[in-house]
Amino acid sequence: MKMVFRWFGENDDSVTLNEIKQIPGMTGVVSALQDIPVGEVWPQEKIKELKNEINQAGLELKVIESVNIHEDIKLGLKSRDKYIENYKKTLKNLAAEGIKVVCYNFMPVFDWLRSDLAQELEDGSTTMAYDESWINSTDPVKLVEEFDENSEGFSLPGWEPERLAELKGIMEQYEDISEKDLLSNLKYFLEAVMPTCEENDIKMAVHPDDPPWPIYGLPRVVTGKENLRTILEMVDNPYNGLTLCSGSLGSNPANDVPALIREFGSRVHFSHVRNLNFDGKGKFHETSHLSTDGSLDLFEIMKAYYDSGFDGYLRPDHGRMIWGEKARPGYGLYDRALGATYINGLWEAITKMDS
Ligand code: DNO
Repeated sequence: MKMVFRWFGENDDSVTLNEIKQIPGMTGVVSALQDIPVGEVWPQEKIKELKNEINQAGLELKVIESVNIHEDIKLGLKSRDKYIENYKKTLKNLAAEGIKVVCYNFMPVFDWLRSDLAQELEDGSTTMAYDESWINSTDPVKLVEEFDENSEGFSLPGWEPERLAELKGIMEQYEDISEKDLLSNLKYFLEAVMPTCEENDIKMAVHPDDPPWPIYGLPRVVTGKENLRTILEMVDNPYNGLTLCSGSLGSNPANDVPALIREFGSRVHFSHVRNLNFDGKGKFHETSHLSTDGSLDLFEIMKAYYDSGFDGYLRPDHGRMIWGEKARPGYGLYDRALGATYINGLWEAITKMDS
């Protein structure tokens, strides 16, 4: 396991590379060129600059989160081929700078979704929460506006305010797209990029839908065991793999996260580890990583990774806001650093118990 930390770049993150470097056991960061519009080619020179900046801080850049997929690819429009060609060029440029894994998602229109970015917990910390009934009774445009207002001045990936104008139109385009269509559009995309991945030794790692069920009538297909199996089997190539996110998949209690890790282990190229508490049907809030704070058992999750021989990249995922920190929701320094240390502790104990 190689422990990494998400970093949004010096202009868009309150956390610095030096701070990240001081977290025990941290080997690198996962990052992205935030300014390149979806669908355009990432220039190698810019990737190199980002990598050099990270390397100068004594950290590696081996994983990109995310190279987003243009909506035309998800919709299966004719224009998708142009965007797929661009994606392939980006993959080549990334591989030339030593990138090994690309995280992406295939969620129509929205990326991850929460109903509250700062729900107060008993100890005075704040966390992100989800309540399906609130989501269903809230207009998506209003929701994006609220997200923008409450995000401490950071633009949340997938929630850029400039998308607001197009939101309704894009949602309408999905009216005729079934889950089957979406899966087949994913297959088309993956089949097209696999040769580039093989030639350049760079792996694709699809991130689960968050939450892992359809929202606003939009189809979602990276949701649980059956779909994950279908996605891996329909393009049965080791370069087609997963970002296994415990918090996304785990927000549906039907998903047994350790069992998923055990089943798909060799195809998990990147791992997101976080915890959450089930508050009822379609309702949950994120917690500290500690098993006793949430509904997921982090020991069982790390044990499943260990037993599967996992040697990929893993990062602590969303943290609460603690100790008065003001940061991008979910992505402050303190609680994620605690999470990394806890995960490292579990890993050391599991490893030593086995020797
Ligand atoms: C949320 C993140 C997601 C993830 C993308 C992957 O905090 O886990 O935004 O990066 O879905 O493309």
